[in-house]
Formats: sequence, C-alpha cells, structure tokens
Amino acid sequence: MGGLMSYFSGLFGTRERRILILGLDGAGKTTILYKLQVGEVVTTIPTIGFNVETVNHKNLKFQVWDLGGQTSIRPYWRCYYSNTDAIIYVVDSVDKDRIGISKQELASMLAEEELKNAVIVIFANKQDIEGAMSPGDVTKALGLSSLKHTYQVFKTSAIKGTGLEEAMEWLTTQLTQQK
Ligand code: G3D
Ligand code: MG
Repeated sequence: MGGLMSYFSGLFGTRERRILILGLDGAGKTTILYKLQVGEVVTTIPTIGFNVETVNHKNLKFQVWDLGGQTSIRPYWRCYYSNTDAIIYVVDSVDKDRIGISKQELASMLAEEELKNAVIVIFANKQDIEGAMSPGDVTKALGLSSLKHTYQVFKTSAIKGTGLEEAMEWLTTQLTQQK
C-alpha cells in the first residue's frame, strides 16, 4: 500500500492508534477517508441512528461521523471516542455561515475528558474553491488560540488531494513522539 499510507508506516508495529475524522456534514470527511486509501470503508449505523464509517489498517483505526444537529445522540458518541489518539477536524473553508457551528461542535468535543490528550489536526478544506477562508481565518473562526490541545492547521483540498500528505506527516510525527 503506497501513497499517503506510507506516511503512517512509522506508526506500525507499535500499539493501536485510533484516529477520528470529524466535522460538520459536507466538510469533506468521507472524501478524505477514501483519499487516504487506508483500506475498505465499512459503514455501520448504530441503533441510535448515526453513520459511522470505519477503516482498519494494521494497528490503525479510523472512524468518521458527522457532527452538528441532534444533540440527543451526543452521549452515544462516547462509545466511539474513548482511547482516541488524534482528531482530524475537517472544516469547509467556504461555508462561512456554519463556521460558528463548527467552532461550537469542536469545543464541545474537546471538552470531553477522554479527548484531553488527543492531537488535533485541522483541515481547512476546499481550498481549491475561490473565496475559501485562509488557515489564519479558520484559526480565528474556530477560536483555536484558546485550545489546550496540541494542534496544527493545514490547507487541504480533498478533491485534488493537496495538503493531505503534509498534514499526515505532521500527525505521524506527533504520534510517534508520544509514548
Ligand atoms: P462529509 O463526509 O464531511 O459529509 P463529503 O463530506 O466528503 O461527503 O463531501 C461533501 C461534498 O463536498 C462532496 O460533493 C465532495 O465531493 C465535496 N468536497 C469534499 N472535499 C472537497 C474539496 O476539497 N474541494 C471541493 N471543491 N469539494 C470538496 P458532492 O457534490 O458529492 O456533495
Ligand atoms: Mg460523510
């Protein structure tokens, strides 16, 4: 398996790593999951009714679902985010109307005790579209300066595949520095 996965090779042979890909619907999460070419994407729908996409490759486990909307199902997310090592947080950089909601969702997620040591990679996605917010704009709009987590913002275009390698390389470095 070549391509982007080769960036994760430093993580193989160590303990299991769990990575969540989160963000509002339409941000580009599913597109990114497929672009990473990690393996077969399996979609499950827990009885409570939200889609979870899962990909396992060696000791890496990726899980994806949409944030936003129904707060009633939020407690059920906990089943999925315990022992999470990293969150790839995907933002539609063109969707200025919902960036505030995206900020709130990220803040609620990161308030969870179990996620306090997670490394956060922000994808300022859809950079191929004219008028996209810059990484600086996204940093401000998400209020990242108050984050206690280790984080970094990357400009990406999931469609074109740009920026993904750089982001994954940074994430791999962060994770290999952890015990
Ligand atoms: P989600 O899984 O976060 O809900 P998707 O988002 O991956 O389903 O993407 C939502 C839509 O945005 C898709 O278009 C997808 O092709 C598009 N998209 C994702 N990333 C990018 C990007 O970087 N640039 C552009 N221009 N579009 C992107 P459709 O038309 O299938 O709804
Ligand atoms: Mg999706």
